[in-house]
Amino acid sequence: MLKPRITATRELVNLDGLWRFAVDKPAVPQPWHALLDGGTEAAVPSSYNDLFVDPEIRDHVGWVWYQRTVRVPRGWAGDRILVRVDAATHAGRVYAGNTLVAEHQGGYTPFDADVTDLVVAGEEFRLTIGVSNELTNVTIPPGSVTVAQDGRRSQKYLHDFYNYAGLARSVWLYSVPRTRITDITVVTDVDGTAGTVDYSVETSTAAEVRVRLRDEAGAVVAAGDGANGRLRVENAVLWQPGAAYLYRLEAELFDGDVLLDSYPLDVGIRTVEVRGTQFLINGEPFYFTGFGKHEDSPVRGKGHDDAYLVHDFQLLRWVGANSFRTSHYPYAEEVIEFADRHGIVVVDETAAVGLNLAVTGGLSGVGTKPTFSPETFGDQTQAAHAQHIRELVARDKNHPSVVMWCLANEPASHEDGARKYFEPLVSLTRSLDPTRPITYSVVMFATFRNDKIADLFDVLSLNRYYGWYLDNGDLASAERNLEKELRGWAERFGKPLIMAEYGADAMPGLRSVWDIPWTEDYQQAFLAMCHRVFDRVDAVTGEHVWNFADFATAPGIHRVDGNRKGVFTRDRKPKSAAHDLRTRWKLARRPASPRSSGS
Ligand code: BDP
Repeated sequence: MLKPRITATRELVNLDGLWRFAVDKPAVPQPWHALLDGGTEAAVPSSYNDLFVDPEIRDHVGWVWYQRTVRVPRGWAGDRILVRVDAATHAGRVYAGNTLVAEHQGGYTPFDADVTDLVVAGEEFRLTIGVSNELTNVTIPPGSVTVAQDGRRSQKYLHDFYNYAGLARSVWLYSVPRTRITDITVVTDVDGTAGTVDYSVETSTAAEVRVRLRDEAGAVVAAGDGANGRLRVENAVLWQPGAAYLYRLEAELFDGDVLLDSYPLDVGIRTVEVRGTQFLINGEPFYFTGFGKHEDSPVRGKGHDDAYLVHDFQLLRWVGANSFRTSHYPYAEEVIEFADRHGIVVVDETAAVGLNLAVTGGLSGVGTKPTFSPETFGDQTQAAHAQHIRELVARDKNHPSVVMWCLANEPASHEDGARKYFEPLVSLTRSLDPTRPITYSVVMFATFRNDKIADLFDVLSLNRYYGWYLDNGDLASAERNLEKELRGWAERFGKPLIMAEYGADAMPGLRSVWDIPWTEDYQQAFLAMCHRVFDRVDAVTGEHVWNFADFATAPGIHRVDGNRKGVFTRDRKPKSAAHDLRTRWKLARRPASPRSSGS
């Protein structure tokens, strides 16, 4: 799926700003038929929840409405005109005037509404977007709505981060030519000192395709004719972690000498491969340092913000992180593009978090119902999950920073039914993208003995909390148990292990000379303990601390104003642990250098 861009043949209008806003009321059944009144306005992009002080808006379950007037540029007559919604969390409906023009399920991937036949170049139209935050057993992520005795509806879900909703990413109006490029796929490889770029250009109607590849100085280094082909770049500069280099593929569509469409795509030439217990980028062993993150900030919730984007990447570099996981949903495409340009490696995760009813049983790991069954998560959930994977791969397949797909966070991979559920999703992902390894984040209830799906994946990403949820306050036992478990996974599967989550909550300023959970000192001692273990187990090929920053959660007795496992506070101040990580990752540089394979 191509991101809307301004080119010689395409134009783009950004629709961010203040939109009229209202929560859905049963008494007003068709709010898109008229101008929303009430005087409430909401910022786009932003989650709507924390913008207002009214708990009826924050805790509303169901549809909300955003509306604004849009003027179509007068030069667009004859083009196709589309509205692109970068994200409507978790379901969206787009109306041009009174007409429904698009519906979409899934809160973190973009979708288009074609409004060509409903609008006129030079004139205005009323654009209304409905957004629903409801999660059910057939949505990704899943959840359920409960109705209290007094009729209040509330949303339950199986993950801790707050269920922010709304138009958290940009909305665009854009034009494309009638005969146009509809998609581009590139796959890169390395051949000695040369790089190769296999390209495939899809078009709306058959027409002549020409492509050129330019280096960063703008010089043409390769060119080709036809919708598919291979470009060869002698002495290619590779895209490397920490040293990004992007070529630009210019695809053009011609009718004789008449240019019909043109679209530029940034291309990083690099390879990714799993060999034994190593993860190789450009043939070199790569050790992941970094975090599981969240899109989360005060007031905006999950709203994309370029200032936080720049600052977060500054902090990643400061602390010596070379990578992050998009826990627990695909992030804004601007984030992935930034990673492409700045050489940060990304593990790209779907929004499938909470496919696990075992968590309802607390630490026992036994839920009241099986997770995978027709009544709980069955064929329809799996179909929604498959659609998510299709949309994620369609959006992110050309990004060099994305080195691996993570299909789910902490599914009940130890339960019967997990294999039947996941096997087709693994095959689907491999057929959509045969080039990238795949992984899933393994919940603590799934051990190397009882897990039912680990052999299907290339890399095993372990979420482990020895010293926090287990062995709390007893780091000596935690150290023994963590090492025993890592060695068990390494010996049974012989695959690379990434510690995808390990972390301890810490309240900034709370200090102790003893191992007292919730202190900054304990968070430091906890991380040091984990690092000693990782350095003893060769199959560990990466460490992603949980979490980059403190983040908002659903209310609950286990949380003090949010999840405090951040190494940075929610407003991005370092806790003491940040300095320790910086010493390990940046100043000492020990794990960042390649290590030998074997378990
Ligand atoms: C893990 C989840 C993560 C939570 C974390 C925690 O994957 O989303 O935030 O636990 O409890 O199980 O801090």
